[in-house]
Amino acid sequence: MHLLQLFMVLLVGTSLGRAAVSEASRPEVNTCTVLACGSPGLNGLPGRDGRDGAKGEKGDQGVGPKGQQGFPGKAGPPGPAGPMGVQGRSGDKGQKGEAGATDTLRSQMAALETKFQALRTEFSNYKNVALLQGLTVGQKTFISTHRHDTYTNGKAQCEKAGGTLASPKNAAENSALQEVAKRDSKFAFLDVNDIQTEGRFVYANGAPVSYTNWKSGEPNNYNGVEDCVIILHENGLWNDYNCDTKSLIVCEF
Ligand code: MAN
Ligand code: CA
Repeated sequence: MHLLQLFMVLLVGTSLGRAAVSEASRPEVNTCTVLACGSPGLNGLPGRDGRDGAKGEKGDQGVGPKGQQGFPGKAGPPGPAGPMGVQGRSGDKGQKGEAGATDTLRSQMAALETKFQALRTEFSNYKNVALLQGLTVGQKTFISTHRHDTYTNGKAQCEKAGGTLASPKNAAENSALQEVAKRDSKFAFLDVNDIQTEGRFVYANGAPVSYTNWKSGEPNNYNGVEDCVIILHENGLWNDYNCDTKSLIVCEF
């Protein structure tokens, strides 16, 4: 025991001694008087060590330096497949695709067909109006221009319209043409001439005439200048005539 500890022990022992004295100094216990008591004795020897004290409270956690992070472990085996998920809602409807080339052509064809039918109807009506102005015999229709002109001009007018000057090929057609000419009370040029060779009558296309209805005494090439032919409206007979003498222009279609 160190000296300081020894001192402390002595000090505590003195206090206890005094406490014991104080305890014993109660009136009924302290019977000692100043006169009866002798001088105090010497201090006794120190007592034995006391028992160990109660266990102390747990101390605060220490703060040591943090160690380095360890290496990652090996990958574990794959887990079992999870349950099938629920079906998602269907997506929005996509935009309409572009029309294919075939569809486009089919559509254009349909549009053209509609247009064609409309034009055909319009043409049919227009043709009927035209036919009412003329006279149809078989597949042929004679239509008068109601104008008088030279053979050359009349021929050009009929061809420009897609026809030719009147050229009856049989009695029925000749009779029909006569009727048309009669309406205008005028003799009309035919699509016949002998311009190329005198006395050899041909159609404008050069083919020799296959039908004629000459008046008696005709053709006479009067004054040597008659290379064209007219039909007489009064009887339907033919007469060779001057190509530059204006006559009724009747076309056939
Ligand atoms: C008479 C006849 C015809 C002739 C005409 C010409 O009618 O001689 O042959 O074509 O005159 O105007
Ligand atoms: Ca003549």
